[in-house]
Order: sequence, then C-alpha cells, then structure tokens
Amino acid sequence: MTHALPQGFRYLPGYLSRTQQQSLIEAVQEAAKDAPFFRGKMPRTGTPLSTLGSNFGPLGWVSAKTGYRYCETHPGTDQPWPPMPPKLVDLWEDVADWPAAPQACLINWYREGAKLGLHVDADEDARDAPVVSVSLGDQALYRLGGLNRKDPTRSFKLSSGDVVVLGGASRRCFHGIDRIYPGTSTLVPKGGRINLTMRVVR
Ligand code: MD3
Ligand code: FE
Repeated sequence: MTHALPQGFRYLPGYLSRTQQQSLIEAVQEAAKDAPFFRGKMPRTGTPLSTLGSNFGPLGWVSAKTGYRYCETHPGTDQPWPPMPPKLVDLWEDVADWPAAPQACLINWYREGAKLGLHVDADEDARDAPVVSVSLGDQALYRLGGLNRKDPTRSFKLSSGDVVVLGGASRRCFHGIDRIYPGTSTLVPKGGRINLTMRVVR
C-alpha cells in the first residue's frame, strides 16, 4: 500500500535533451565567472553546507551564520547576480503554470558526499508560487515527504535532464537529497550534480 503523491507535484523525467542540458551547464559556467560558487553556512552554528552555491536572477538565496535570506548581491563580490538565462525563463513558462516570472534561481553544486537534509523551503514570501527544479549531471536520491516532518516519505532517483515542478500543496512538503551517485554522468566538467531551482520570492 503506497501513499499518494502530494497535490501539485509533477515529475518530468528526461524533459531536457542532452544539448539543452549542455547549454544550461554553459550558462552556469559563464555565471560562475562573475558570481563564483561559495560555501554557505548553517544559521547559528556556522557549520559549512556540503553543497556549493550561486544564483541567477535579481534575487539570490544566501545561507550564512546570521540566517537564510534573499539578497540582491553576491556575498563575496557585492555585485548583482548574473541575469536568469532566457532558456530557463522559457522552461518556467512551459511548466510552472504561474502568472509571474521567477525572481531567483538557486544553483546548487553537489560533489561526491554532498547531501541536503530533510527541510521545507520557507524563505519565500510567495508561498503559493511553484518551485521548478532542474537536475544536471550525476544522479541523486531525492526524498519527498509530507507537510509534517514525521509523515512517510518516497524516494526518487533524479537523473540529468529531469525536471520537477513543486506546485500546490507539494510546495510546502518536506524534501531532501540523501546522496548523489558519483560518476554517473559526464555532463558537469568537474563532476558532480548541479541543481537549479527557480523561485518566485515576493
Ligand atoms: C519540494 N534542492 O534547493 S530540488 C533546494 O535537488 C532543494 O538540489 C533539492 O531542496 C535538490 O531547496 C531538491 C526539488 C525541490 C525543490 C524545492 C521544493 C523540491 C521541493 C520545495 C518544496 C517541496
Ligand atoms: Fe528545498
């Protein structure tokens, strides 16, 4: 007996062709020249995250000892984030079913051993707008739970080119990345997995 997926959750495996994936990786590499990947820290404890992050768009998500926040500038360069690539905006328009454009795209880079504990995304004022996630590079074991931390969870293996739309109730569900599978893709030049998440913030 398996429980139902949350309302508004859409998993689109193999949505992007290899060529489309490559062009997104090129956009990430271009952006990283101006907005280098940085290691965020857990609020209060200052424990380093196991992922490296950067952002596209007018707002970027930053995790620091002082807390999580959306910020108009990169914490290291104090410059605005690189613009959202038009191809990502097109993807949002194709799948998000939402009247507003995304203001932030978090770029998360998972190298071998990186993971992301079970959490809810709650730093956006726009709590009803969907999040659109794009997986690039190595496969990852993704876990999706319910509205409460103790609810049962389901696991999916996300592969390069997969898109997940978290709309409706699924937007408020617990989720995380248990592990990545190193060496399962040749897409990312230095290896690992890059996840892009587009968000409406305010
Ligand atoms: C479900 N990233 O950046 S993406 C995150 O694959 C994050 O790197 C994971 O969780 C990753 O916050 C999962 C899929 C995702 C993103 C946002 C969600 C799932 C979500 C928001 C609500 C529910
Ligand atoms: Fe999340």
